[in-house]
Amino acid sequence: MSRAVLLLATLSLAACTTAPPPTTAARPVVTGPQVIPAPASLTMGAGAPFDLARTTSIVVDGSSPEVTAIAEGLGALMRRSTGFPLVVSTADTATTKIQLRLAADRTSLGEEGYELTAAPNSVTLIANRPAGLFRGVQTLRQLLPFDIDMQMGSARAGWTIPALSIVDQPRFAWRGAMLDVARHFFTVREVQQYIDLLALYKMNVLHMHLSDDQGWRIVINSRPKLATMGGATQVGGGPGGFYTQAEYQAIVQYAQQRYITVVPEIDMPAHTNAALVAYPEVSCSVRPTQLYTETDVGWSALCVDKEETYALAEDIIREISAITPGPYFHIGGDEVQALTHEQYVRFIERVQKIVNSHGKKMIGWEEITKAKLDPGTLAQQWKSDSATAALQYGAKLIMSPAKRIYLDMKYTRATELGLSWAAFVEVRDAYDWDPATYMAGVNENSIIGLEAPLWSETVKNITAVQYMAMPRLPAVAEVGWTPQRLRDWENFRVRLATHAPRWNLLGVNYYRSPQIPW
Ligand code: TNX
Repeated sequence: MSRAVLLLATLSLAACTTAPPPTTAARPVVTGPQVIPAPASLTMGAGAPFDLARTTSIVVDGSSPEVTAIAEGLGALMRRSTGFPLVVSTADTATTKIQLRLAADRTSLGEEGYELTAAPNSVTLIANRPAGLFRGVQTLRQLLPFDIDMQMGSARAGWTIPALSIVDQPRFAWRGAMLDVARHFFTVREVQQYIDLLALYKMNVLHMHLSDDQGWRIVINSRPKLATMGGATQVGGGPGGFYTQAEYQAIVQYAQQRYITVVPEIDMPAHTNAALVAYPEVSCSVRPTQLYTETDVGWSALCVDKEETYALAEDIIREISAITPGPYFHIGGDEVQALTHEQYVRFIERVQKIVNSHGKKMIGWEEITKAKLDPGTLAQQWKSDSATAALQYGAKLIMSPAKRIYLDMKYTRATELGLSWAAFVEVRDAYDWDPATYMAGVNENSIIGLEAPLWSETVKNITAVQYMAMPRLPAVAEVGWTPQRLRDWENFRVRLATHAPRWNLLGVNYYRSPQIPW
């Protein structure tokens, strides 16, 4: 199709799309707490609500600096909006208190579970591990009136939490989001703002897609040209950018303070044009490589029969592993068109060894299942059922079905941003599915969890990132956290609507989906 015909086709499609009819139905009501993701168990109490007051203190036992830091984080959030002093104290003398406590005997709560009890004079938050306390704090935050998230003082008179008792823990260990900082570059602060959203919805993995044909985004000290030459542009020809190792570590640390693991991805052996520009010796071609600012995929490749390629991979994997506390390194491995099956398999198996030699477990997109995988390796399902081949090696799956949770897919035909090669993904599509029954041959135990990728070919700034992520991200968070038997679309969409005022206060852009009773 010529450009002109394409344009016409697009225009006439746009003309045919009609706005949804105005709804006259009464706004549905969900009474009780509007927490997302919905807790595994919640019982309303009969007594009076807890009333956060000027005299409330946040009580910790002082034995764990980590717990004190979580308490201080909660204090800082609530002081800003309430104007109350809300001191963190080891003295249990105030008339009303919020108590944060680790309980060594509550092993059943696991790494991220917590118990929260709200009574007239106290809120008690108990967990087995600090991460559980942090997740519980997010519940507490959502139980309070939404203007607890106000960046300035609020005039509200009453800050109450209904009497209730929650025992909660996640369904899946891995609840992730991927941000593509290669096609368009995002600053440290912008990535941290994205991390704030993940934290609010109890997600625990940020996968950073740090390299692609259009840009290399992290300094490798032993290979400086990767960033300086390979990072010089982005899709559409903008200035691009890269993180110094200190900046990357600032992202990692910010995530860590929110109990979020950063997974770095360096995409190989395809999606490597930016690296080939910087180090032509890892290319099979004798012609010099040019920077690339368009959006085709699959055409570039490292020369996998050259030793120089493995020396480069070693330098990259060693340096990034050394500044990444999390146990995983993602090697990409997707969409390889320029190599034979044998070349691809040989490359993946050799890189898997390099990753392991630096103390990390390998992750790759589902194509890596063509190779022999270690049991600790993870394969990330995205388009087909080829990922299931990982199971024969005892390797688990991360579920990222593009038709359901690719956050770069348009919501509808009318969405200006985004792509549509997999599907249009409305909020309900992102919510109304079960990872354990999505694919034949896959069950709950084959899956470590799920992850929502946000590719950035069309997503040029953080406001656009937010528009594509919100409100699908909270939907994905609930798919990953809440037991399947408690998930219900009608209930979710009503709860979701109540979160919009919070996003407004946080300055977060979002798509006003007609599926949600805003
Ligand atoms: C496919 S998903 C890709 C990316 C693109 C994305 C756009 C995957 C492993 N590869 O290179 O950015 O589609 O939706």
